Amino acid sequence: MLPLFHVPRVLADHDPLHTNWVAQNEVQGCLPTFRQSIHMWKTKSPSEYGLFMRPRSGSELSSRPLVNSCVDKAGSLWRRRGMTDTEEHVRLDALVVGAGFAGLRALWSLRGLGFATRVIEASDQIGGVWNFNRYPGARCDVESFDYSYRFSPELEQDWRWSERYATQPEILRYINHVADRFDLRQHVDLSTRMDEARYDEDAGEWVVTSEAGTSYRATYLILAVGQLSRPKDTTYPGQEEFNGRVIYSANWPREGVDLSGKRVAIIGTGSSGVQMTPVVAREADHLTVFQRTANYSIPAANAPVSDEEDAAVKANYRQRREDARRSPSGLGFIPNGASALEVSEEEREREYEKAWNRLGFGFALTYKDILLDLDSNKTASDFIRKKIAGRVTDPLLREKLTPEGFPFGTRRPSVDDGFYEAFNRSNVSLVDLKETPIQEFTQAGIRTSAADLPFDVVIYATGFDAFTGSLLAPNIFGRGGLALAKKWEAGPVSNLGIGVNGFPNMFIIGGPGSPSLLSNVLLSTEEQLDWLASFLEKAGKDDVQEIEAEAQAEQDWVEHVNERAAETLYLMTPSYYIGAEMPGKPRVFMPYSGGVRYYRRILENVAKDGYSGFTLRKEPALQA
Ligand code: NA7
Repeated sequence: MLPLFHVPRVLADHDPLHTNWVAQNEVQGCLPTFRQSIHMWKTKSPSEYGLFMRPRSGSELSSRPLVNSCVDKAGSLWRRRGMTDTEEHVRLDALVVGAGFAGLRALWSLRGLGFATRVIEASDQIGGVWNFNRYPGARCDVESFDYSYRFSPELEQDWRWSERYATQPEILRYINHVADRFDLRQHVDLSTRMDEARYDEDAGEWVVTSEAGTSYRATYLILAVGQLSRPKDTTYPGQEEFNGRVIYSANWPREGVDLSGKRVAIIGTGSSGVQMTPVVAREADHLTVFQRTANYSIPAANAPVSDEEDAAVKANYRQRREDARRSPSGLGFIPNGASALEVSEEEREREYEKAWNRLGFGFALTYKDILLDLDSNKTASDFIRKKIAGRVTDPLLREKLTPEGFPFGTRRPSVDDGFYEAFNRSNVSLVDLKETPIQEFTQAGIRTSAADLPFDVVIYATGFDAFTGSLLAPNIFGRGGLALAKKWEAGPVSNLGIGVNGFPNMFIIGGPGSPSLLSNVLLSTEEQLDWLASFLEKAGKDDVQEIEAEAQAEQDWVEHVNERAAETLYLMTPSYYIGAEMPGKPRVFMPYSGGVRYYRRILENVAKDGYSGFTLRKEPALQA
């Protein structure tokens, strides 16, 4: 944690040619004397002159206090607008919110540019979703070799994944290793939840306060708060009367939960419920799974990573990363370019069989139009339904577990490790909530419309307020006090999913309007961050003080996102992709479905075009 500075008084030489001020810090004892250049801009009257410091070199950064006032050679006191000499805060170039994969990568990039950067994280540990989702069976549904940072070839070579699909503990170990290896921890303030972020239009800075009472001033605010990090707080009537234990999968107790010999309920059959089911089934006395919608699930085809496979990937890792960057999904393979309808049935079955046994989530890319064309999709959906039939022995259960009524992939499919087979066990049962909904909790368990079921532990795996939940939870106020929640009343709007008009110098990573959950989210996050880092570096060189997404560009991007979504089958199905997971949430297509490769090209073109769609100002605009 940086010390909170009492504002130092500086003596300044005005260089009239360059409007630079060379300041001599008078604070002795706590900091070395330093020199740095200060850019000033004229506001309304001399008493409202503001100071903005942009350091000459990275070495000055870590101990750089905010200059709120200075005395020029003639002895006049200049004060930073709106500031007193005693105000305390941490002064930064960039404040990153969230210490998950994206936030730590943002820190690494910005620190590399010499930006004074801090990350604030609500938890007392880093890791983001991998810190919270510690439920049994939690693992990534993207292969470990691809769901890992690509910024360091040395890290890539040194880290040894043990399984094709890494478990949550292994991923958390990896993130911690990265934090230690690149010395990131010292820049992270843990147990610091952002309460409010407010744009100070006069200074062109974000003022961020945390629930812990810390206050920051930062030129740039980078929101890396995740897409699925605000769990739904599902409750049923009478829950407080229940004598057993209630646990949310997204907030799994760190000390673990002993489920052996217990009667356990899992509510929800998204990825979390699907991953947990076989593991809990092995441990619990009896497991009852409450399913509202049967979804498609594909076997993970998980396996230990052999030394040969590890060596083969590492020998060619750079190429694999490039292939992933050039693929639509960001997964480490180039998908088939053919339509499912232009090949013979035999060939299609052969290809599906191969993909089924190897690709996990990538099964959706066996043919290029599975998510675009209903007839193509039907061939994949039918194949999966046939596979489910082969995995569940009881005909009634089979019927209940088989997805119907929506095309495969239009809800995020799960990747499982024995989900269907778990229902062949005598200690596992299924409650179909469409037939027999939950009415209430009782002291002993759960009452459905058909029966009273006794439980010791009830686990909610009911998902998240996806995409916008974690962005709208804190109070974020842009220009003129406009609340982000107000701006996004009818759904999230942004330019490129990154910048929001009215919220200058604020950037969203992995948010709505970007490929995020329709891609290998880590890869698309790194793409965004590389682009943003270059953008901010250039802004620094050009003395740009304020970057703001243009209203027209924002409108154009939203239209583009919607047009691309309309080409797909996603809009046919109520899912969290379109905000259907929360009652009352605007039904808007959230992610960008144009693919990672295309998205990257757009970003590159925007950069080539001088960052078109963003207004770059050398002084903060008091009125936009
Ligand atoms: P998901 O995928 O959003 O799944 C949530 C599940 O919970 C889903 O089956 C829901 O049924 C069900 N649900 C939600 N609310 C209720 C209530 N009130 N009662 C019963 N069942 C309910 O979240 P996960 O945590 O499983 O996975 C999140 C992501 O992690 C996943 O997409 C991957 O990206 C990794 P529904 O389908 O809405 O009928």
